[in-house]
Amino acid sequence: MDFELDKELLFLKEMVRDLVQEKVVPRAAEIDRTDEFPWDIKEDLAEHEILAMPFPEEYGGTGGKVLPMVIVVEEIAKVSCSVSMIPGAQCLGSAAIVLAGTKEQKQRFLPSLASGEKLCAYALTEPNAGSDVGGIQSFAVREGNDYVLNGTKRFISFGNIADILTVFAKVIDQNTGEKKLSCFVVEKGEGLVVRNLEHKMGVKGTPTAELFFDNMRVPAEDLLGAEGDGFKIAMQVLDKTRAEVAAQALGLAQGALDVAVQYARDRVQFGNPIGKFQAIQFKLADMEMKTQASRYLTYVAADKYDRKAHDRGKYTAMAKAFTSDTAMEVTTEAIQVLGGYGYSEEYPVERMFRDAKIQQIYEGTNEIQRIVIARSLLGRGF
Ligand code: COS
Repeated sequence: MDFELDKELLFLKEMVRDLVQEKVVPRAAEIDRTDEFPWDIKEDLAEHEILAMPFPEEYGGTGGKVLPMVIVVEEIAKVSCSVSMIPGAQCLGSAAIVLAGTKEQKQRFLPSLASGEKLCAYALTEPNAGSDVGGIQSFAVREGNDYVLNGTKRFISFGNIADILTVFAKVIDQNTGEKKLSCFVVEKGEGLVVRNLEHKMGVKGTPTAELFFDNMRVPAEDLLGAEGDGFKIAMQVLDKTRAEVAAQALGLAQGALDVAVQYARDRVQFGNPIGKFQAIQFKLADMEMKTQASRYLTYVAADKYDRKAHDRGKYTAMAKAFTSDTAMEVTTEAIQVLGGYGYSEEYPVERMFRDAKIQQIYEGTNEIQRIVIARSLLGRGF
């Protein structure tokens, strides 16, 4: 398909570019340095309805399509991957409600997320269950009209600042002992303890929390789908949101390439701008080829998702893996083009390099993406 963006998407891209220039460019390095969540920028994103993008119009959103979201996330990530994670996390945290919630559940939870009044987070990962979702140990037991939830979640982006979480835990049947992985909407409150915040290599200013559920009572009406639907809901969420991780990585690659090109024009060595040397030209050409290929794959994956194509999960996995591998390569090469300056905080490429690494890890490591892709070729049983 042709990826000349239509007028509406181009308008959106320009609106975001202007917003980013005004609000994010002056803050990007500082957010990295202070490692503080930029509440003011979160307000700007809400005001410009960027936080409303993951939601259908009937719940206060702007439509919930993935392709426009990808365009926006890419544009922000060119300057600050950390800021691009604000709409990213809002989408990831709420996706289970959007995909599996009843009308009543959506009505209760989505409007305050769409307005940006509340933030949400996706609580899947545990200390002993990362790639292996089936290994989740958090559990819930039905008591009257509630479930009582216990367990520990780790590496939860925005877990400490989220008002609403989608939490995965195994419901234990008191009679049979059977365990069914299930998904709950959990509102911050008694029984939820933030135990620890990670000190990370990159994406500074995006808090990553360890959460402890200590006999937390969750109303039975806040179960999403049926008991036992948790695994499928988790996978369906990731099929969607991996397109946004691809967009973050794409923004990082493009941002680093832009800096490298400018530097190659300006930096003079041996009496010439270094862009005159083929050693530099070949690097820039490879960076451009890989970034453009990533862009097409990411847009195709997002469009397939929006059209509900049967192979959308494979495409979002391919986009996520390919684009994050590209971001790692391109940011590494950008540092090489800039030499000593690239390694210095004076230029943003060292930050982009640190921010790129997590793209190969979260929302499923790139090894997991390759399993998803290979299984789509080989069929079930592999
Ligand atoms: N959509 C809907 N259903 C899916 C699905 C998808 N994308 N992928 C798998 N399923 C279903 C399967 O059809 C199967 O259903 P039945 O039990 O009814 O047959 C069930 O889920 C189990 O699937 P499978 O056997 O493939 O599960 P595995 O344990 O082998 O796990 C992987 C598959 C590894 C792909 C999965 O665990 C995964 O994606 N892990 C990574 C998790 C992750 O990304 N973590 C990062 C943290 S989130 S920020």
